[in-house]
Amino acid sequence: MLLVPETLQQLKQAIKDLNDVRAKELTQKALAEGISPLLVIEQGLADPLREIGEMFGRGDVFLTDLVAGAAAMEAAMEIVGPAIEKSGEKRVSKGKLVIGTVEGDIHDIGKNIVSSMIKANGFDVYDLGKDVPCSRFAEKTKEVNPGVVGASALLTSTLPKQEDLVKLLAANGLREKVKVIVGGAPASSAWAQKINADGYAPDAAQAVDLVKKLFRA
Ligand code: B1M
Repeated sequence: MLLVPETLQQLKQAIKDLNDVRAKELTQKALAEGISPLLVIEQGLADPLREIGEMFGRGDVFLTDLVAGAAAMEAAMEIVGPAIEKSGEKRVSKGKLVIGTVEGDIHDIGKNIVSSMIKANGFDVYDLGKDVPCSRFAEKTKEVNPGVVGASALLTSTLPKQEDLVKLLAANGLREKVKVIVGGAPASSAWAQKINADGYAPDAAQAVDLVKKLFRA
């Protein structure tokens, strides 16, 4: 079994305790110890936040706990986000990507991580934020002519917006010019295939691989 560094264990606990101050301190400490920003995010921050989400799903904790857990992760991301972006070497742009969380959905923590990682890997990222109407994705696609458009959705009720986006891009004659990728907890490879997207990634590292692959294609 892989040993999780003690600072990451403490960081996990700080998120579960909904303690944003401690989460920030321990994130700083983990980075100073040389733990990779991605490991800090995935194991130290995202895993415990998902655990809080599971408890919320079972009715074991309240929405206020979900909000406080997200706030603790966001506080820590203020430190680790820039560290990710700094880790990308200075470079010539490898291509453009437009990304956002679909309309009706305000979950943006995962999308922000994906966005930072793709930026750190040498792409120009146009991040439209959260609760983004499909029409806004289409407008930005027309404006900057990206190689890839990425849509994140975390709710089963907003997942269909990813399909709407593929259809809207096609209706505007943009679908031939741009690849579409999807992600977020309720999405899957099967879903991406069903809606005629070009790919799905379950996490930020795989999103980077997917984007690189699509730009080579
Ligand atoms: Co909400 N929430 N939430 N929430 N929330 C979920 C999604 C839920 C599964 C929790 C649960 O009940 N178990 C549930 C959805 C159930 C469903 O639809 N089946 C839920 C619900 C119900 C809700 C509300 C409706 C609650 C309410 O108000 N009653 C409400 C919805 C508001 C809205 O959007 N309209 C709500 C609100 C919130 C908060 C505001 C409190 C907060 C979000 C804060 C924020 O994002 N700024 C929140 C949180 C934190 C969660 C959970 C606990 C964690 C999400 C997260 O940040 N994970 C979540 C439970 C869960 O996901 N298991 C939950 C960490 C993040 C790093 O992972 O987002 O998965 P993730 O991103 C990953 C991958 O998915 C992937 O890479 C990322 C990095 O590895 N990825 C992509 C993501 N996007 C990608 C795009 C790509 C490629 C990969 O290409 C484009």
